[in-house]
Amino acid sequence: MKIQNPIIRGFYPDPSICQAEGKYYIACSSFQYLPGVPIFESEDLVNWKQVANALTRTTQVELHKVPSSGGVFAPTLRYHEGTFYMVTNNNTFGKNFYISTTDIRGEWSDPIFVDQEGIDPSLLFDGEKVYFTSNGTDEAGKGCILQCEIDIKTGRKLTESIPVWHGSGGRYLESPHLYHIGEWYYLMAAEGGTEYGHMITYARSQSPFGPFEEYTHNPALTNRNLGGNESRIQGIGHGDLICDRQGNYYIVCLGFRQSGQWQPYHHLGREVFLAPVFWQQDGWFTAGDHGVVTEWMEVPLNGKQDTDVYNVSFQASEENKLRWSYLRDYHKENYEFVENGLRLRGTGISLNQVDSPTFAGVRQSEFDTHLVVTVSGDAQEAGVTFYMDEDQHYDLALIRAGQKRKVMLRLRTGDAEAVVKCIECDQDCGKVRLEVISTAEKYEFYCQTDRGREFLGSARTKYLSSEVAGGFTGVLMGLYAVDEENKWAEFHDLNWEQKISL
Ligand code: 6LW
Repeated sequence: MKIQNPIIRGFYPDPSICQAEGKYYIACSSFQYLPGVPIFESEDLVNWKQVANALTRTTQVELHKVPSSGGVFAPTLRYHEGTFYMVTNNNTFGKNFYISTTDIRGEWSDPIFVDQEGIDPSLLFDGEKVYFTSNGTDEAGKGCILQCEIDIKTGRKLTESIPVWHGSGGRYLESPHLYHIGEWYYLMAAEGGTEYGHMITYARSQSPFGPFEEYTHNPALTNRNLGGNESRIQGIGHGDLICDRQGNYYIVCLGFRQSGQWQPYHHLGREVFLAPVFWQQDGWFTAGDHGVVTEWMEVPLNGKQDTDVYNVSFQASEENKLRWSYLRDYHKENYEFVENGLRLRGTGISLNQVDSPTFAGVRQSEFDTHLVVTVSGDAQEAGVTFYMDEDQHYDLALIRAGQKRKVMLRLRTGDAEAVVKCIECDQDCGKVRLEVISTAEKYEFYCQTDRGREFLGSARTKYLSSEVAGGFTGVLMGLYAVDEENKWAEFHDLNWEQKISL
């Protein structure tokens, strides 16, 4: 069948995949957001639904005032003898740890730390042994893949951490996964950095600690040589291998959709792509369509890809509940989901701070979207924000100024912040409908007061992109409130339609 990539859309980077009891699971990075490490489930590798978040408590992960794109980096998800393991790195504190559960939808354990440097930790359960693999540096300070054996009950190292591979020569060697397939140990990694030069490379050995022999046709997968006229899918890298029930292999990897052929910007974050793997007679493999990942990919799967797009509302569905994200160690008492609504209690913390403003966000997963929501209440400022980080966000909000109310459009792009327009409401305007229409290039902002629908302005998407903002995240649509006196705002009738284009 032909599938459409990405298979998980919006800011869900660094995918790792495992199989358990006939189902597949993917975990992704979450950085400064809580709940952290979203987990998706699928029966067929094509249709994915979020079913959990692995990190739900501050006793599992310290996120207090972590910088944007700090916090929780690339996880690896594995299943062994009835237990799921999720191993990751809190990059702000330089610590590798894992948590576990027997019920993927339930609570996960507190963390067990492993004393090995580097990021992107991975686990291989191999007979009685458990190998712990991450990136790191060798004695000469050169980037390498580090590996040790651990006791999975305690996290204690049973061997030294040993450099096992130095990659194929690309910068930022990371994302290692060790697999035992047949008589070989395969070590797959990413190189080139998580931007336009990203790629997947690999090597193999007959022993888990090497010596590893490099695949001579590396990279196995990359879109780095495709121009925007050939593919707007760029940054393909950081992947994990999976074998389906028929014995066919695939790589799930990250990539991103740039916003136009001559617009080398992406603001939706890094997303999850699926590519087939082809084994050769000699035990090496190739991947994708001659080493590249395309939007439409032929894969040896049978089924039907659901093209329903996830629309965001306040409806009390399980998926809606799981999709909302909050900044850092957020204050739960300031959030109240009510019937078809959300109440937010403002604090003195604004969206410009590296802190936990009152903010409930959902990832933007398509370029073309249409959002409406009504806002009311007493908070000084309450509205909707398209938020990349504290330095780049577009805010459409209801403002209280004495007895008067205004609707304000404010843009913050790096060092420049401007209120583009303020519309004064009628005296008794208690409830305002906010509306945002987005395309790949721009957001347009409207409001509806007693006087009718009014246009406040537009703003280009590229200023919210990773190329401008830096970092590893993507845009979230957030509902937020600011009020030094801790007054409440109310949001109702949210409907955010997201339409698949590219
Ligand atoms: C992650 C690294 C990477 O740890 O980006 O694309 C880093 N690859 O492997 C942050 O997501």
